Amino acid sequence: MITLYDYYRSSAAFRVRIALNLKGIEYKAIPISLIDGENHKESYKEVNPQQLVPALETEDHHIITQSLAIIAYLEETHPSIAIMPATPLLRAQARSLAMIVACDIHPVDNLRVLKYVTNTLHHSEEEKMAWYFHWLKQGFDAFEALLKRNGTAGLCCINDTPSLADICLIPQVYNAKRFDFPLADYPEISRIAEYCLTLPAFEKALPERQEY
Ligand SMILES: N[C@@H](CCC(=O)N[C@@H](CS)C(=O)NCC(=O)O)C(=O)O
Repeated sequence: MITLYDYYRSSAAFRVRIALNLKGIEYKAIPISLIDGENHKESYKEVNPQQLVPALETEDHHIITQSLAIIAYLEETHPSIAIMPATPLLRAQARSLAMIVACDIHPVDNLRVLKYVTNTLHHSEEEKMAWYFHWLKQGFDAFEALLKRNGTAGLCCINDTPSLADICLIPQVYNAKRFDFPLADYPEISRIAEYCLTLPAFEKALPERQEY
């Protein structure tokens, strides 16, 4: 069986949980507590030298790191329920949206970066949150604008079927809400997030639904 090195609050792991659920793939979760620093233990460094979650161990015991690489692997090995749209243009648009979150928002708003801002650079909690909100706003402004310009959104970012774009967006929206980031300026993002969470694959992947 596939094993997911997981942490309930990790938004990158949340992406992989959604993808596994959408494809109906059974998996075993091994929790790695980021709060207790389990990701820095020698045993986990052997799993992921980056000391980040998620990591996925395949059925034949290969380990894949990086959520987007894991999701691409799942898409190639379990293609029957596709999470990439049908045409090259729509696939490119799904990736553009997904990468706003995965490459441009998340890396600068990640736990280790926020810890560095406060613990090493000695900025206050307030300054840390200003940093978090600044990068999130830049990303969500562009995400919302692209959704409007592309005109592809239906119930989801691309038509009515969940794709990589929704898989990356919904955990980031969850995180934004957790930190009380105001979402009033993002009606499309909010509408899509609300719809996706009515789908069992997304709902089952929520942090509060993880039972380890
Ligand atoms: N680009 C990586 C990011 C992984 C990542 O940053 N994971 C976070 C949780 S969302 C983590 O493990 N953080 C640990 C830390 O910051 O110390 C991916 O997409 O898998």
